[in-house]
Amino acid sequence: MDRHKKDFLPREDLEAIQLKRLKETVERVYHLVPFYRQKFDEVGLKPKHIKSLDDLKNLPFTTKQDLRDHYPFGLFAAPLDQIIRIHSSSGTTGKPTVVGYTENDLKVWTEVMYRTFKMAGVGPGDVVHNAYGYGLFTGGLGFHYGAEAVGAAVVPSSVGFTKRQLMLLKDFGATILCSTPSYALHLAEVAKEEGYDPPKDFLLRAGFFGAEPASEGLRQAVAEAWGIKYFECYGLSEIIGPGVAASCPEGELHIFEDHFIPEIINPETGEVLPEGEEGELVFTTVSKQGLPIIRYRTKDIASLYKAPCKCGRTILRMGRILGRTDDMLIVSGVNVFPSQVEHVLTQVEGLTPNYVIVVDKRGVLDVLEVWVEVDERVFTGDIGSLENLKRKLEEELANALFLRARVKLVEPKTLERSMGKAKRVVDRRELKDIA
Ligand code: DLL
Repeated sequence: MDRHKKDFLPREDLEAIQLKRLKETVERVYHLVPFYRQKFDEVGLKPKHIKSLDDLKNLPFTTKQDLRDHYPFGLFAAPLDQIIRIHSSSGTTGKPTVVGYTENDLKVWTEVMYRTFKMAGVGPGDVVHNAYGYGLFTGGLGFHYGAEAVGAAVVPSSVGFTKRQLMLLKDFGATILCSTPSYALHLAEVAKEEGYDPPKDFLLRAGFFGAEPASEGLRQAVAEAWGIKYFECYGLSEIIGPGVAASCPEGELHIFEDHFIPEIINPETGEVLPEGEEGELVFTTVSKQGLPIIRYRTKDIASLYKAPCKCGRTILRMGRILGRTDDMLIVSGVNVFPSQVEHVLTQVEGLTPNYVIVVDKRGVLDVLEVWVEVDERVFTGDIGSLENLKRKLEEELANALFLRARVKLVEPKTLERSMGKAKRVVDRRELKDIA
């Protein structure tokens, strides 16, 4: 297998590259971006103070709000005539976050996506069916360029038109599927409805899934439904798009840290946490020119591991994303992450990973409801067995969340499907607060 040498460097060599690039990046933003100069000056920091990787912790953080405050191009470190691509991430409120790429940035992005595809040995002869959205979202074009770079034939099918996607998947003999995990599951469901027999009717052997969290149960369901090996891809538009990290054949998620230096911090104090501890992921890009970003707070919760991986890669590993700091629901004072709920319901026989969490207020009390589709095989209409299933899930949820949740079992295929990132939470309390 063609292995990318940067994934296997001795740590000293890797860290030497990181330090050199970090110094260049700090110089760049200090001289070209007034926002960074002001932030560095406030704490009396000059580029020459960066002498080791350890000095990274003295640099100020950057947040999504900073990007919004400088909408659209205020944090760019390259003049517009050097920017050749613009993407943006949709915010639920207010203006989107805008990111710009120079020619060199697109090369970096293609390289990390090339390294992503190489994790599964994708190359000439493979047909990559790319069902990530093409457009302002970074998923579509990020995967597209990586697939071309490894020499695969890419099918830019984008999102939607699920029946047509199934026809293309089968007729073009796709070997690799790229989509959100929830959409991959939806594709499998529709395939059965349409009379296909997955995985038998298809040639898929692996998939690259990301852009949203997925519990172990959801991963397994996707892998089984399609008979494929599940590879994960992690990324965010502010850092580059997909391609910040990707899982190896051992299933370990590796960060391409010669380009993106990760840290884990305590989200409340900002203090850097030691290896293995859970906290908020922070990234500093060290090779980007259009929008270099210093200590970007992702709000994603994970942990980092340095020990070499069985696959031989020396680049750091990160644990699965456990949730987001802004994802956390506080229900009657108890912290609840949607990922916890997903984990519980995928452990109960007879349920599917299609669910919605609804939080509401009855009077002054918070009420947590979990709506979940039952498996077609148990949806027999037998009220007694459905009652038992409901009670079982309520019990399991209470044990895991330390909170009572009401379960509503719904018929298969009645909850709304998303073509991109699944929307798992409806917080009706917000609407009531505004009213
Ligand atoms: O979702 C980029 C991407 C596209 C990644 C396709 C992977 C595949 P944004 O729209 O800016 O960019 O959203 C970034 O999505 O901060 C995480 O909360 C979440 N996310 C991305 N990948 C994963 C993953 C793209 N593998 C936000 N697991 C991030 C869990 C993920 N969450």
